[in-house]
Amino acid sequence: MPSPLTVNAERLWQQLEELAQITDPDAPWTRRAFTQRYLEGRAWLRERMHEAGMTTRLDDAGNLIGTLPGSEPALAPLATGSHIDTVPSGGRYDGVLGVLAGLEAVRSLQEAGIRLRHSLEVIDFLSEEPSEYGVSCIGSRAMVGKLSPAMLDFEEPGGERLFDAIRRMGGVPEALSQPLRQPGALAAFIELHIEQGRVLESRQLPIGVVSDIVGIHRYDIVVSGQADHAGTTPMELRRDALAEASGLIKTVQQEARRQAEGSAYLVATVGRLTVSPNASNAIPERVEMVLEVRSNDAALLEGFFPPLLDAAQRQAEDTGVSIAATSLSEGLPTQCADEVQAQIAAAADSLGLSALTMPSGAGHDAVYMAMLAPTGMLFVPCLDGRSHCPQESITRQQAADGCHVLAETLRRLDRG
Ligand code: HGY
Ligand code: MN
Ligand code: MN
Repeated sequence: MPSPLTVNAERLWQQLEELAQITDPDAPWTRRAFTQRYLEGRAWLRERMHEAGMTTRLDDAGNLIGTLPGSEPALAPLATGSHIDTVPSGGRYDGVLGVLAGLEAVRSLQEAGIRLRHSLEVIDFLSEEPSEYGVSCIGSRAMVGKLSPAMLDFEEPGGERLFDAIRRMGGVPEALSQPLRQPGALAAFIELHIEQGRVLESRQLPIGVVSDIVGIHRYDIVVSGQADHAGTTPMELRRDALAEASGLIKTVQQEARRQAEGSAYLVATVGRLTVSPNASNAIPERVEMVLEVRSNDAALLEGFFPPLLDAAQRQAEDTGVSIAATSLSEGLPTQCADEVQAQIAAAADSLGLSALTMPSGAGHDAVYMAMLAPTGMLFVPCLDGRSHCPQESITRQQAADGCHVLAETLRRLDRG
């Protein structure tokens, strides 16, 4: 077996720093999909791909795909990648590390004079984070034909449809009624990502080999009551939408805690909520909120919310408040391919890096790529396991370790 590929850790770190500067200045680190800032980040990334000797294209879903040709063009390409969009005031490494480490692997292969048999794609998927349109993993979902017409009709608060936003990003939304790629179109897909949890750091391990990725169900919930004067309306006559909404949120939390004590992994969160009229002296008339439930057990995932909604609707009716819920998205739990897991573990071992096989509580584009090709993920630790916040942090060494294992795994997958 040839000696492991070396990567330029300093260059990778510089690029992480450079891309991080492309952020909304008043809310670092923010590069929301579909915004001008995001387009700036993409233009920067496209330049870096060209510098690395790659050709680039936007597919009809708005995914940016860099390609390094292989010596046997008849082979289906290998692919790696992740996303450069962020949550609001999110992290500098969530998604970005996977894209830039893929780019560094390409550069290192070129500089080592190594020509892979397979072409190698580095993909920046459009809008992995839950977007203002209410759905996440937009580019990877669309690539495999899982972005439904209903989702394409979702609107952001300003009224733009997702359909039109994808066009604005350079995609061709009309083409998304079909999968852009069929199973077998890629030889394998592998994504490097920060763990976004505390397991690796607490065990002082440098590499995680992901065994499976949680499924995520997201619901849009509207609670409707009646606006009234907060001073003159007696308690028993109120139709208080926020009071009923908060009761449902508390019940969700308590039930998730109860179920999480079981053997399967389950979490549930209401992280996004708007109230109107949102005045301190007016009884809340309307609450809109998004609930997400995650589990590695499909039956638990399916069965979690409906009974809670039922009970909350009955209780709310007693006070003249109605609760309606619509499904925004339903992602299934996903197994990572054994053969890709094995190659990641072998690559880490060849580099003298100990690795832990572990599940992912975060969702990733890899969930959709697993519908196309044997798919795997590898994690590196992040400080205190924190993510989706400005405190998200990794060390140069962690970035280098992840990139090294990614590059070595790609070489091993290439040899087959
Ligand atoms: O929400 C997630 O799991 C991912 O970080 N977007
Ligand atoms: Mn994220
Ligand atoms: Mn991510």
